[in-house]
Amino acid sequence: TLCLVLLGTGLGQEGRAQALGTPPPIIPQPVQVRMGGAPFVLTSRTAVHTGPGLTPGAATLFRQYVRTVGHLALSQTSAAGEAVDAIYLRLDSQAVTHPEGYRLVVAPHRITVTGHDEAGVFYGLQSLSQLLPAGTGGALRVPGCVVEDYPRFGYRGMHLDVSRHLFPVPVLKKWLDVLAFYKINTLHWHLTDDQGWRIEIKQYPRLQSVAAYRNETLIGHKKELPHRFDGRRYGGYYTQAEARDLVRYAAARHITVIPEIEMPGHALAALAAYPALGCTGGPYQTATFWGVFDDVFCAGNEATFSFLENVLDEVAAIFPSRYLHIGGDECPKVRWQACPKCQARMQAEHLPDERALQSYFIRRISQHLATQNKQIIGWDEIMEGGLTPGATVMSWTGEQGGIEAARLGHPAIMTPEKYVYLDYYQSLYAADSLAAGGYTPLSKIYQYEPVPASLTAAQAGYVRGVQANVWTEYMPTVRKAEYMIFPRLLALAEIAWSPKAARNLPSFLARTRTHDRQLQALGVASARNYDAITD
Ligand code: TNX
Repeated sequence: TLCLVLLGTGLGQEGRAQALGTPPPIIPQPVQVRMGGAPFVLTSRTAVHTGPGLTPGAATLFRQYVRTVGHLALSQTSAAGEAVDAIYLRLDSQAVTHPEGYRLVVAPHRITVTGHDEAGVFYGLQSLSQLLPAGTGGALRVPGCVVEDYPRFGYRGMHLDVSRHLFPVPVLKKWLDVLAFYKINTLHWHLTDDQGWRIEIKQYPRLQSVAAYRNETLIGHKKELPHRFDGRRYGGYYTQAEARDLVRYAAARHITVIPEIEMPGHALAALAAYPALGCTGGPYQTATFWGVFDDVFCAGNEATFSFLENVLDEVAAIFPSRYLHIGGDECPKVRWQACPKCQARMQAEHLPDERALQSYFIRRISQHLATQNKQIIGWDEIMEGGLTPGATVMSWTGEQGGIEAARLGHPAIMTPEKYVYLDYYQSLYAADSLAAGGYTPLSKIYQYEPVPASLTAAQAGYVRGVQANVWTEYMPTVRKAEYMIFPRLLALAEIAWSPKAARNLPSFLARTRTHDRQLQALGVASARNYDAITD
């Protein structure tokens, strides 16, 4: 049975408890927390022991966290007699049965983190980190407790669009730190779109010199941001070395980076660089405003497939993830309808319509990636015209794509825009900063249930998890992106990790409030007025 006890005292006393330096509760809410016993106090003589079978990474990152956020350097040495108190990290897949699960025991002179696997130990240390008062400069007192914990879903994601706006690598690393702090284990990195190609591909230098840049203008779009109206060149890209470095940084924090290369739609930037890959031959230019564009990769042209296969080969070599995201959303069919080569392909392959041609397109790419042991994820439109064998469906237009995928025995990741889009407004204030539209306040994200009620238990097993999507049309700066992402990402973290039965909105909102200081200590500028902006 689940015994769910909120950390800390009653809500009425919370303000006073905070003032006394009581640490804030854990987000996402653990499966089970039992409070009791005297606290453990971290001092410069506290050592961290890494047990057999574990790499030193988790302990190193914990030390770093304590140094930067708690202003304390923990003892480097584990020599007998030197350390007064110690934190023991242990691997025990028998004692802790769930993958990524852990048990955290805080006793007066000893803290033990037992993980089912390395990820479990890492997550135990994240919970321990959250139990420390952040940035107060006070005593690092951890209340006596026993925490037993493991995730509800194996896929807990945040998507980040770096095409519409770019963010520096150090900022991406800071965000990865925060993702890990809240036990999110996947960064879906949206690297290409109409407005810019952001990953270096060595075989195609014009992706760097042409597709990576756009001229900022207002043409045809009312909602463009004023300071971007100046026609200047905007853009850039991540080198393969930078991407590899980010992948390593993420892996050390048990985060998988899944790259997305968009096809057949949202491809204008690539077409601007290589116009022969479009049905009309161009010329094209990298999009200068937001939306959906008719010019897409030509499905009748063999050169399109060799280009994309070469690109994906380079991408697959950078990202060790089993999954590559191939996009598949919002692909208008008007060019294919008017293209003799596309029509000829449809005849030759006995494809009844352009939707079937799209399905053919995705299947070919999927088959190519299968030769490198990679599986594809696609937005739910990849179901149009027939779902490619082995494909995972990312359900964004609603829940229906995910429901159908699960019924067909395909893995599904739930990202319905009405519930988990972080580019939507979080407030109803007319004066709030410009957003894509919609309304997904903190409470709405928190109340989203990733497993649709219409699925049988067996079908529900195909729902691999849930993800919040960060489309950055209206996030031109780091400050704005952080305002949109935090604290709403904390709601996603909790629905992705915590047991369904633990869902409790007032408790979550109270705990989130106590995480302001944590976010601040992690260097994140979150929206702070969410008490007022949450309905
Ligand atoms: C739809 S969600 C898109 C993106 C936009 C987003 C804006 C999806 C797969 N495609 O290209 O950025 O809407 O909310």
